[in-house]
Amino acid sequence: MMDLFDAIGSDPRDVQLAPGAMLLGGFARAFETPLIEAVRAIVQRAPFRHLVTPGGHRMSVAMTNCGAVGWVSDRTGYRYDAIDPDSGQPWPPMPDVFTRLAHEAAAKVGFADFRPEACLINRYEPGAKLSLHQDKDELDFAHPIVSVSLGLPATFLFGGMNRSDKTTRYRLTHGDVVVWGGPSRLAYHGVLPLPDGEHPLLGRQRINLTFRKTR
Ligand code: MD6
Ligand code: FE
Repeated sequence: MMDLFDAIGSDPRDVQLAPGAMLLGGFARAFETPLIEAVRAIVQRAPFRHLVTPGGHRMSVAMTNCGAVGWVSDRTGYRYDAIDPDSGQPWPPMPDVFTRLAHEAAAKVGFADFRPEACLINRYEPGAKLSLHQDKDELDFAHPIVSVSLGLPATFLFGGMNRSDKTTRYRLTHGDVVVWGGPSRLAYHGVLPLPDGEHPLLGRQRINLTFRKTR
């Protein structure tokens, strides 16, 4: 694995979204095979499910987690929990390739020593979307979030500190990584409804991994 990471330079599609927020074009592409294999193994133990928001809405994005804690939502609120509520068991451990990729991507954007303990895995099927939101269920916003896109391309919306701020659209394709911290850590963001398509490795879906330090 070391040689692959060493071979990663910058990509012509690298772009800064805002101070502290950077899109690394294709950064995860070299690891697509082990990443997809690891997702498949996790999903066997902790299948994708459609969570319900505290307001009672079923999310169109299906979710699962790996790592010491996982993000869950139900009628009582959002939280990080060490136990998968569906199985009553701990979440599957974070695979080394996940930890390594998140660490290296964060370092490249200037966040040294990022050691994620949670990875939220989102599955978008055609039509699934994620409304504008802030990621604010973590205790310490000094740590960035690292987000990896696999499969079908999506349109990512990136706004400001208020929901009503103007948003900019970015196309996220297979292997793209977004690192997101510092002054952008609490920026509003979302994903437009996923257009239908067929990805050669993943078929009719987009998988997004978001790595966080939660405590
Ligand atoms: C997604 N991502 O790309 C959803 N959050 O499917 C997120 O909600 C997200 O990409 C925080 C930081 C980066 C992200
Ligand atoms: Fe988010």
